[in-house]
Amino acid sequence: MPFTIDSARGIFPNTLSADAVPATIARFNQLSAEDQLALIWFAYLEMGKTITIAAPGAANMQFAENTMNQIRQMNFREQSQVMCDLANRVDTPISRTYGSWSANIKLGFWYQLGQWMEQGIVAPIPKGYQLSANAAAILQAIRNLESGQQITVLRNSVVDMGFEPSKTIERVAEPVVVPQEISQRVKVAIEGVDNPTILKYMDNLNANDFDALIELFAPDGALQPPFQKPIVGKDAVLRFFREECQNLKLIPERGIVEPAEDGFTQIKVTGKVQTPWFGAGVGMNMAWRFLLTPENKIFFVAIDLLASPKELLNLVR
Ligand code: ECH
Ligand code: GLY
Ligand code: GLY
Ligand code: GLY
Repeated sequence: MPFTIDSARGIFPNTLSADAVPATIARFNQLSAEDQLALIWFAYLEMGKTITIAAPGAANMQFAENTMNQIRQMNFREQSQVMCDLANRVDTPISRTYGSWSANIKLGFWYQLGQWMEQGIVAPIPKGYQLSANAAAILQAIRNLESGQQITVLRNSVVDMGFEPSKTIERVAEPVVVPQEISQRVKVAIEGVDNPTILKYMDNLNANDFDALIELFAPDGALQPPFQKPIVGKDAVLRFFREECQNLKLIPERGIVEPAEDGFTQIKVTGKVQTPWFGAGVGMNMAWRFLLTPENKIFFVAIDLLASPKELLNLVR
């Protein structure tokens, strides 16, 4: 075997990913829980002026409902404590429940809390709350990011909250939607790429057809989401698709295909991705770095959030 997952991660090393995102999260994690919550509140309010977030689907919210109702019954002091415990990742029953949820359920939970904070049902950020100097500087750094990077910072900070015990417990995710009807599907076209595995990858993911999508992978194949470690093996990758990848819109634009060692092929594609939370309102600038086996199966694919729109044109090796 010429390639390992680890060596595959280094293909197209000139790809500039948005390092500002993990750098901002690292600074954010140094703040007190109060500052973290207030900072997100201010960032969320400001972003809401230019981009619209879609309400979470009912299928999404049913899993958070018990916890939401529990919080609704509490007084402001108790509600603030729950939110601080989530931010501090304290081991409490609610933090554990939260830790078992998929990213979309976590986001739906905070979406609802945010509405309740506005309506005075849940403890608001105190009027005139003064961010610490560090928090104010991080908020300014977030303002300076492009919108795709801003929503990634928000998403990742929410995903990191709560408590996950070291031994894995049962995970809770929204139900899998049925794949889009074949007749409704629109096929992508990618300038410079006609490899059928790549085209089918994009088309099957866009159609939520995860059973067809996973067949494009080699048995020991891996997928590396933005700012994460690779997810290895077909079972784990399929679970990830079903739990975290519904209703995405991939809009690949161009790419490059090159032979690699021992009959493998490396392919880089750039383009936009939309999340169902923001639709066409936010186009994230993305790259896919594929390594295909001689049988044209996906041995590895990394998905990167790019540093800038200029990177969309960077297809050099
Ligand atoms: C309030 C104050 C108190 C604290 C908190 C609050 C609420 C915050 C809220 C935040 C909501 C944020 C949201 C963010 C959504 C971001 C979504 C993103 C999605 C990116 C997806 C990508 C997919 C890429 C992939 C591709 C593949 O080919 C393979 C699969 C995969 C204000 C109350 C917390 C409510 C909704 C960034 C890039 C292309 C890897 C998935
Ligand atoms: N080139 C970015 C990464 O390795 O994730
Ligand atoms: N409203 C976006 C979602 O539920 O995924
Ligand atoms: N940001 C990568 C994902 O949606 O999992």
